[in-house]
Amino acid sequence: MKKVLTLCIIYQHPKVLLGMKKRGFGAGRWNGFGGKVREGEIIEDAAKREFREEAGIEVEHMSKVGIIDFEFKGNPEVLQVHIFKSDNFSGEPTESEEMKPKWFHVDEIPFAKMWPDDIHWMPLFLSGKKFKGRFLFGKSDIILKQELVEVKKYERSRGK
Ligand code: 8WZ
Repeated sequence: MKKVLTLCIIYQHPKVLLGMKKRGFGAGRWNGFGGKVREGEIIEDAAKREFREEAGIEVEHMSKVGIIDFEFKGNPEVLQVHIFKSDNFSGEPTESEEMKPKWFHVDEIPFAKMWPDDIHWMPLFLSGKKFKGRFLFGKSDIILKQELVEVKKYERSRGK
């Protein structure tokens, strides 16, 4: 079983735009904007839709920078998260039911209140690298296993 999710972070050096997830999966953590890709939807369109819905901003250009497969021990489902970066948007980031947006300086990213994988790939993200990886989480989202490698290209995948 595989579920495809998007995760998008605006990076205007030296600041990144994150959102506090207010409800649902990942509530209480700072994260990029994103969510489930709908059936028949192109992944990049889903990413733009989520920006619009969760932060009230329109993003035109974004680039895919990472793909990470997440598994939770004892659960066969794989969450495949496609991570995008953008440096341009229009509109003003606005709080929604889902997310409270906030700019963070790259030296003050709140890793203690983020998903525990983020501290591993964020340095690659911030240095302009592309990457792919796998994380296995145990109880309380502890990382049991991880693989993370820089890539030059992504294999063609269904949906994009
Ligand atoms: C993550 C994550 C298991 C997992 C899921 C997500 C997620 C939910 C929606 C979009 O992504 O995001 C980050 N940064 N780590 C781990």
